[in-house]
Parts: sequence; C-alpha cells; structure tokens
Amino acid sequence: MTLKIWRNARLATLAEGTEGLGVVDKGAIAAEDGRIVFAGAEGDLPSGLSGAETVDCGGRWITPGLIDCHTHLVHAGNRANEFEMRLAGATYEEVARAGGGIVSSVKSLRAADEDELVAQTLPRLDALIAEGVTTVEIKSGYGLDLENEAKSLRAARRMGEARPVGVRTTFLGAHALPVEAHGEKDAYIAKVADEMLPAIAAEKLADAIDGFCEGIAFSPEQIARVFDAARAHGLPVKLHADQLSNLHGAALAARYGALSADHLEYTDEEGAAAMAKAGTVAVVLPGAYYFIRETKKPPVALFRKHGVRMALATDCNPGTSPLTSLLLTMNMAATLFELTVDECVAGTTREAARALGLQAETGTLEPGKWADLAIWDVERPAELVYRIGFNPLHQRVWRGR
Ligand code: DI6
Ligand code: FE
Repeated sequence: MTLKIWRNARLATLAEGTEGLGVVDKGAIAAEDGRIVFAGAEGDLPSGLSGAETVDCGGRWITPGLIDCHTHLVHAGNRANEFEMRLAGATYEEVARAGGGIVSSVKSLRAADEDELVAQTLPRLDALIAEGVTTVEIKSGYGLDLENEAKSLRAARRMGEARPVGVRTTFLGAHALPVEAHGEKDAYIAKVADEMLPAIAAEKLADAIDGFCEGIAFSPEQIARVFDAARAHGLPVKLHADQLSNLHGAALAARYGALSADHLEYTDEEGAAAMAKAGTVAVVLPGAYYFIRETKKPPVALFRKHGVRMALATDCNPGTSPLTSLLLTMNMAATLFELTVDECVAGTTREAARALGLQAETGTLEPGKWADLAIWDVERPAELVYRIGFNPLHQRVWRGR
C-alpha cells in the first residue's frame, strides 16, 4: 500500500455539482494505491493519513490530468506535401488526383508494420503527455481492412504499455472507402459490420466504435448498420457528425445513446436537443476547424441552451488537424468558438472523461477516482487557456505516480 499526499495546492476539482471549476484554495489531495482517497481543504485532511509521503506544491494549481478524447494518433507518415500544395492554390480534387487525401495515409499505414507504427506514434503521444495528458483516446481508420485496422488498434494499445498513460481505443473502420472497394460503399459497410467489427470485438481491441457520417464518407443508413453491429457486441458508439454538412448525424448518434458526437459544425437545434436527452457529449474540435479554414462554427449556444455537455479534443490526424497540443486546443476553442475558461478546462477533464465513458474513473479530483493530476505553474486556471505555445506544466501524476 502506498499513501501519498500533495499539499499546499490550489485545486480545481471539477467535482460534479460544484460551481465553476470546484475551486479549493488551500487544498490537499491524498492517494492510496493510485486512487484518490481525499481531495479538499488541507485542514480537513483525515489525521489517519499523516505519515504518508508528502509533496509540498508551493501554492501551485492542481487540475485533473488532461484527457484528449478524440485522436487519430496512430498513423504513418504525414501530409505536409498536401498542405504545401493547398497553400500553392491546389484544390482538394487536385490533391486527391495527385494521390493525396486519406487514401495516401492508408497507403502509408498499410506499408508500416506494427513496430514502425508504434515508433512513429510515440513522439506525438509524448507531446501530449508533456502537457499533462493522462488519458488519450486513439482511433483506427487508416487501415480499412481487418489486418490493418487490427494492427492500428494493437499499436494503440501498446502506447499504454510504452508510456504511463491511459489509452482508450476506438475502431473507426467506417472512416473512408478503401480503393479496393471500387466505390461500393454498401458492400464495404457490410464487411465492416459483419466481418471486421466482430473480429475486433473478439480480440477485445476496441473500447468503442466510431464512424464518419458525411457525404464524402458514409450515409446515416450505412452508419446505423455499423452501430447495430456495435450494439450486438455490447460496444458503445461515437460519431464524426455534421462536420461538413448536416446529415443529422448528431441525432443519429443520440438515437444510439452514443458516448459522444464529434465536430458538429452543422448540427441543428433538433440535433442538440436529441443529444441533451441522450446524454451524448458534444466534442468540439477547433484544430480541424482552423486547419481546413472552416467558417461555420459548432452551435455552442444551442449546446448550452439544451444542457449538452461539451468536451474538446485535438483530433490529431495527418489530414485535417496535425495538432498535438491540448493546451493550444483550449485556446482555439476559447478564441474561435467562444468557450469560457471553465468550459475549456471541464472539456479537457470531466467532460472528456464522460465522452469516453470513464467518468467513474477519472476527469475530476474526487475520492475513488484514479490519482491522475496535472500540477501547473500558473496563478489562475485562465492562464492554461490564455497562453499560446507555452507549457506551464510543473508535474504530471498518473495513477498516483
Ligand atoms: N474527419 C476529418 O476531418 C478527418 N477524418 C474525419 O473523420 C480527415 C482525416 C484525414 O484527412 O486524414
Ligand atoms: Fe476525427
């Protein structure tokens, strides 16, 4: 049994039901065997906890460890060449005709073996960890056949063995149509639902199932087919919804009780209301919005009006969001989408945990949760959102270590 205490700290507990960030001014946290046993005013520390190893935080702020709840961290190569073509004036079609787009990432991923994928992904994970990330979600979706999707998810699982970080994996077979499907979307979706998903479920490679519901990807009917298969295997679902157009993806996700619907730039009020009713978290992804120079913003005011919980994430991917900073993501969400500081901090902790179905385990500083902490050299939490390209992390604690 290891007992450890962090004292002389200011806490943003994010505890459910508290005002704002759930601030405790002269706070302390105690953890036993990697779980929080006390979080609150230092004066209230149970006396039975004295004698433990104690860390003086010097008045620094402690938040829950950050959670990046939407990434495509496992991918091979990058698409800087396409970025350069686009800057030189090439259209999306021209880039695609030159072999670019998701197809080129699929080609690179299929050519890489699992060890190479792990090696290429680690620097991206390390960048997240350096900013206090203690849990990261990682999707497949660049393999697009069983062998390569399974390889991606195994590489994702290995991220959690290579580093002290929690990893949740998501199977995104319905991300794009592979070239060998020759335009036959229904046939490919049948393969995803009837062959790939069951095999991945049998190997326990995925914690959730995701899809891309969009004109350039799959229709609501095709996504529903995948979600039915997920349900049959007892796996929760998430959805890339309403990113480029309104196909009513948010409402579809809500209908399946999805953990989250993500992007949501084109979501309408009906979609927001359905999400609120289902408890589906809205994950906004300002990195993708910024990188593709989208101008339609997600309907944050509608999410607030209907009481939809909001999370934010990097969406780290080689095509539309080559972003590995959750702090910068917070700044973007505030500046571009007008989220408040409290919404940004809650959206990368408590609500991000909810978007992964991990709200009982992490995301707040409360007894019973994992001792996942980020200790910051800041005067106030607003600094986490305010700065651009500066990392004030003092120390990161994952499961008490
Ligand atoms: N939405 C996106 O913006 C990306 N995937 C998705 O579902 C695009 C991914 C890529 O271009 O590689
Ligand atoms: Fe994504």
